[in-house]
Amino acid sequence: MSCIFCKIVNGEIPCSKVYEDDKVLAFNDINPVAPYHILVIPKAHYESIIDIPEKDMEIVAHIHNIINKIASDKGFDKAGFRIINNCGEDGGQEVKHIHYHILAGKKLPLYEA
Ligand code: D5M
Repeated sequence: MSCIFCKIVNGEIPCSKVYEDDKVLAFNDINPVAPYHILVIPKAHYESIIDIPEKDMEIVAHIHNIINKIASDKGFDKAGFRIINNCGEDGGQEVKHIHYHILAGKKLPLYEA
């Protein structure tokens, strides 16, 4: 099993943990681009949003609930934040285990399309 995020889930690779439950893990991005840069992942391996079957889609709602909780706990819920999910080659996805970036803590620049 070569997936780096599965290795983080299994404890083979350390992370700076922000939140964990039985289905989800959140940790600080190793290359932060904002004062808060947190990744939220399902513990189960899915390559991207395209690979999550309809029957498992509740994990996405759960992830969004956890993002809200993290935003409140860290105190950037009122100021605002950005959620990014890069999907596939054209989307710029480097790690092939679905993850949601949370960026917060500063006024973020508009992104390019
Ligand atoms: O983003 C993949 C992100 O994953 C990128 O911002 C770096 C981050 N990353 C990679 N390895 C680690 C480890 N070991 N800990 C924390 N963060 C990590 P993508 O959307 O795939 O381009």
